[in-house]
Amino acid sequence: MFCYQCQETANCSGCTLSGVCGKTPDTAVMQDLLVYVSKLLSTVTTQLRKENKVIDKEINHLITLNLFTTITNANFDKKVIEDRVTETLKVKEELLSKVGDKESLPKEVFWNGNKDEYKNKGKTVGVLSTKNEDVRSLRELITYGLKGLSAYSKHANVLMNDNEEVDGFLQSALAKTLDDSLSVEELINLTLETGKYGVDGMAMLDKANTSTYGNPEITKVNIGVRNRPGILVSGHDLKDLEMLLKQSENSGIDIYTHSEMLPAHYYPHFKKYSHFVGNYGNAWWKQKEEFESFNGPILMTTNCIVPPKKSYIDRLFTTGATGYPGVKHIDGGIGEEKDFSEIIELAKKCPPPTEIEQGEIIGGFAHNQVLSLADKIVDAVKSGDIKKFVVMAGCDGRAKSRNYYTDFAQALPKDTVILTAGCAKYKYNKLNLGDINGIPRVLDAGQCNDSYSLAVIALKLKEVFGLDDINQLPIIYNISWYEQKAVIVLLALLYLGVKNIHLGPTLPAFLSENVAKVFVDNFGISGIGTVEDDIELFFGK
Ligand code: FS2
Ligand code: SF4
Repeated sequence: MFCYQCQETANCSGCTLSGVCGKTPDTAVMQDLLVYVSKLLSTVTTQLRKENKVIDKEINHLITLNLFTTITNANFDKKVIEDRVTETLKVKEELLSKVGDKESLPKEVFWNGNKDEYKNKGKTVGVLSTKNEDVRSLRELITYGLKGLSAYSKHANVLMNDNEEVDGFLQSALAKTLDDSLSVEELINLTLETGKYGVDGMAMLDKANTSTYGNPEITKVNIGVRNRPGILVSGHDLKDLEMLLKQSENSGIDIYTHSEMLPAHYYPHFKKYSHFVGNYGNAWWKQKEEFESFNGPILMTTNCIVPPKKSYIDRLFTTGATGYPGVKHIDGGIGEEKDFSEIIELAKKCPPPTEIEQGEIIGGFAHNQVLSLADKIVDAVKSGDIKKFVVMAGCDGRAKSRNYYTDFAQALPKDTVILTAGCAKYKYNKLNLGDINGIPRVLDAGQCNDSYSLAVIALKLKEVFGLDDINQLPIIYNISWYEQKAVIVLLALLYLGVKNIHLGPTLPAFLSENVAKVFVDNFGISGIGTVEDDIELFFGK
């Protein structure tokens, strides 16, 4: 196996024996094959679109779910991945028969192996099958961005929002990552174009979420527990949460969020459920301890799954793109009502959660809420009470080096405000950093996809202050990344013209020296230093 798609890749270069995340070599090879056959299918759909043939939404959904399945910490179940390969090849064969100009297709598109060939084929189509280091780097960068875009598209799709242009681009870009005729320059342009569609995808999801559940609003979220049994919901899928909340009403149990599900509390729609009581625990990587002490069932709606301990594996459930061998999966496609009764019945027999924290955290600062406070914020900037904003969106992770973000948040001058989104927030959202004229110093917009909100806020501030360039705003970008959704967020920010982003705790291993140089020279991207050096860099002595 060879995988270097996430920040925790072994030795900052690549997982080769098994994944630091727990992915086994067999599963890794099957994931490589799933990505590859998704690219083959995308080559066919792209040709069909050229021939003005309509691609069904179900095909678009199949491709995005395939990519989502291969995101870090989403699906460890080789059998499920193998079945998706079979399904994808079947659909590809059906669509191939509809192509008018078969001559124009590359010959690899006609590969249609059976199951006993999957393993060997998978070994030949992974990351290292591209020999040129720079081409490989760009192909992977694009593919990872598209994986992130797929995840966000899927969340919009379950809320019945689709964007054929986004899917059309996603598939044509996937097809291009197999095209040996593309130059490095063309691949760089494709990378930036991926950022454009990242913005469109996140805008679609923002619209889907806010039109279904209302605009997030300032909310205090309880981090303690009540004395009834509970179900803990993790991941990013709000539709799954909604179905579970409906089905568990008046059943004597409570529903809690974990990690990236915390921002669900900010949506007006979910506030009507009196048994939706709070957030339990922290970011994904603390789940081993926190799932154990939760005592009740846990539903993983998306990544990040950590290989579970025996103590709670029997009360862990997956759904959607997620999977883990030996863990019960709740089925249900787009538009279907999932049946969570087994989880609810199990919860009734479990003890209530053990309390690990007490108090409240505040969030709900997505674009609509922040813009309604715009006058107050602009006044504070004009009076000098707020000197700078620091965007600290992104992911949290296991690496000790990530304590940088806690220390950095604490070391920031008191006249700075942190804008955050994603599970990165858990490094500083319980620090009580205070407020400036009633504006909290940590403004949490929501999940990682809600980084879109931060971009909307920046663009609005640019307009209010009458600036020509988003980079003239008093905003510093100090972003932490872990998996591929952060890649699409980064590409989206670059597309919007944001320069001088600091990315940590380490730069991606998949950036070759030459590709990294392109991003450094054109966008001023850099890593992080020590807290002391960075504070001095951003604010002077
Ligand atoms: Fe966090 Fe994991 Fe959100 Fe990532 S819970 S690292 O999936 O997408 O951020
Ligand atoms: Fe390694 Fe990350 Fe790939 Fe897992 S996802 S195998 S940790 S690079």
